[in-house]
Amino acid sequence: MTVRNDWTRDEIQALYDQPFLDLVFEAQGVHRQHFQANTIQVSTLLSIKTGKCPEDCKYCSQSARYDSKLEAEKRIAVDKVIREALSAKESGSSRFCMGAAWRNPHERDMPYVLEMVREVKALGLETCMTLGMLNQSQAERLKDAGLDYYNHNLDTSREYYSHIISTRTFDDRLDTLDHVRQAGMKVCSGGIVGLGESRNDRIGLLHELATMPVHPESVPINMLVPIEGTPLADVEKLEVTEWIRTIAVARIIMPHSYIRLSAGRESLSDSDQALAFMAGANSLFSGEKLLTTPNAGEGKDQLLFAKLGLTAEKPKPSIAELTVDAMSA
Ligand code: SAM
Ligand code: DTB
Ligand code: SF4
Repeated sequence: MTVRNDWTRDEIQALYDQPFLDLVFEAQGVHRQHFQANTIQVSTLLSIKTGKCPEDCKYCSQSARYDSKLEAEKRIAVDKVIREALSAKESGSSRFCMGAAWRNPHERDMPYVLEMVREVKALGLETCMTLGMLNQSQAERLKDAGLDYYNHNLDTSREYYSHIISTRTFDDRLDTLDHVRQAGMKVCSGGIVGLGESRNDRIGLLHELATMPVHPESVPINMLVPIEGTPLADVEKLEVTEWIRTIAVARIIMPHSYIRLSAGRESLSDSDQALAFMAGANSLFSGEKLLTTPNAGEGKDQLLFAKLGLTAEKPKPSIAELTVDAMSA
């Protein structure tokens, strides 16, 4: 099957509107044509600068505008990041994602993040960062330092965007994604469901992603983790089946992309997660914490993988390990 970038909203809606089991069955069929069955890519997240963000994203614990009781932390030291990355690798993660609560990185932050990318990359991990908006030169320097992925979510439809965030526009998001692509990095971009949006907004989000000239290589589908003190703390919970439908539709229309069962997994039973994998999710975050909220810990995930017969995609050997191998050959 060739990759299509000309999906219409009506086609996406028709996929969504199918009976649930037909949709999940179709998604699993597409999944098996493009990926190895029963194999999940595992990433670990680390917050490298927490809280006091000037943006006003209504879902976020890190916005300085809301009283979420989060304790802010300054930039953490690079050697601490390296220790966390090593331990993530030892636990079976193949990608290490570093996130900062910035509107955009300042020039004074660039040497710090570039050094971090170089050192994490040398451990043999894939590198990913999410630092807010980037200009072209910042994207190029990150790429040159060895950054594989940049995460920058569209989060919701163009129409609903201003209901959720007023300090930047949907087009600002697209501009950064463009800079990331131009620089030659892989794109990680998806969204959040459960923000009080309609199915039509979820269709709009997926339509925007699936009509990009090149689909994002990684598509996180987060479910809102309600945060006390934020404007979305009491929003009505979305049905899990609607989250799973969103995963299934994403799998069908972006068949080569990793679809990530992202924030919100803590609230899912093992059988809900199994359904999400059936719907084509093949990536997740492991570890006790996402950026600021709890996540299924490593032990819990090991049990889940064993129960379902899943395997984690293998991390690559580090430069040091390759050097030892070459010397002993
Ligand atoms: N500041 C950067 C940005 O906004 O791109 C990077 C960090 S931000 C926390 C990364 C993504 O996490 C957001 O785009 C959103 O999709 C997701 N996220 C943040 N808070 C969330 C929450 N409470 N529930 C679910 N997803 C959330
Ligand atoms: C993404 O789409 N989800 C991750 C990652 N990209 C950076 C973040 C989820 C954050 C959940 C809320 C928190 O822990 O603060
Ligand atoms: Fe800041 Fe990102 Fe949170 Fe928005 S989602 S408030 S930009 S950390």
